[in-house]
Amino acid sequence: MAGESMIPNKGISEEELFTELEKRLKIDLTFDSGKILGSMCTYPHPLAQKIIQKYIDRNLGDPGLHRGSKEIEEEAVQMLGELLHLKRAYGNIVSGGTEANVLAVRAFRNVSNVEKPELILPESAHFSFLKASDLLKVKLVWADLNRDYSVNVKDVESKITDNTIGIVGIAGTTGLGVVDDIPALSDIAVDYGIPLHIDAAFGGFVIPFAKALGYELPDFDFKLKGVQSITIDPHKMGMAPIPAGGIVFRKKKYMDAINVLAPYLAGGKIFQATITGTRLGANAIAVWALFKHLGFEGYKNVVKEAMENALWFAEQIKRLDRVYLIREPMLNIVSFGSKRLKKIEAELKARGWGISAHRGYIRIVMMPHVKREHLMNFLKDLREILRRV
Ligand code: 0PR
Repeated sequence: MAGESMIPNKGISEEELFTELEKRLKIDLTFDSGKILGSMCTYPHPLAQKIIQKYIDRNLGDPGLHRGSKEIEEEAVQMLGELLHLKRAYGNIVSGGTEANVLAVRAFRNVSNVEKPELILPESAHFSFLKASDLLKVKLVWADLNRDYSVNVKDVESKITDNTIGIVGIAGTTGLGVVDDIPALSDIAVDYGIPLHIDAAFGGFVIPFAKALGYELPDFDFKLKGVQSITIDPHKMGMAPIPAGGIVFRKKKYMDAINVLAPYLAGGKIFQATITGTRLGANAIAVWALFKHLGFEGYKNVVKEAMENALWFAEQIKRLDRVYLIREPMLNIVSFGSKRLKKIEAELKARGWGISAHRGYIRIVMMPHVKREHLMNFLKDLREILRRV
């Protein structure tokens, strides 16, 4: 009501509160509804939920107070490194892929001695690099894509100048799940002495397991000499609760280049490389716990189902008229287009489907909560809609 204060003078009971919240939040789509097909998030693993509840007070912004949590974060980063073929990893569990990408660009800029820094990145790069560019005053130089939507490596090479502070390759593009030819990008990076950053925010928790399952995918990680940093997000296919991103550097010098001295904290003097100061320790603990609990095999099984769903769904799309596959899936993302995309999208949304449509296609992400039956329900609706558009 107009004029009425939103903050009650006398607080309401928990019961009343939850009644109201349940009512208000009914309009949210939930992962267990089977309707969210366009998100890169998922319902966090039950173990992670327990961890969050138990260790919700831990703050990695003041690690002197929470030394155990800091050790666990460091081990979580080591495990990310191990997954990415790096023996000694430097980095942090951060707030997501955006912060991880910003930190990588910041590190590359700070280690360079360039006055007008430029970053070369694929046209398919995530919009987080726009934020990095704006914050850090680094000019983005966009590289063309090939017909298969991977970055054109020749075009990348042709755009290198004395101002280039780094190159970005993507292992699992946001729209199509494409893995760039990272071995070729790495060769260029080594030849020109320019650091290569890999945005594996999505693919980092997919590719190592998909490779172990026998899927043929290019190398994308620290096995390749030119790769100096990798974004890999536990809160996407790692099933950790949001916010949990990962940034991993090959060398200490990159961390040194972004560390800021925090001299007065309750737990003592430390360096912080992250953008956030106060930050959730529980999420880093959850990342650690999930690695230990699920093991390589556990994650492999999750990826197995996701990849099988992707290949199956792509075949179903190919059988339909009026829609077409944008490209064969490389990872567990399938995108399809249509001349009548706007109408199809509106009709799907009206039927409650949580899908994402951009750049002329609808993207379906086979996250762990996406089951075959949900896809079948979706296809049933899609077929009906296609008959009418
Ligand atoms: N890099 C890549 C390749 C990404 O796909 C994303 C996010 C990021 C970086 C940034 O990560 P954060 O969002 O963690 O900062 N990709 C998803 C997207 O834009 C994010 C997302 C997640 C979107 C859940 C919708 C959603 O429901 O599609």
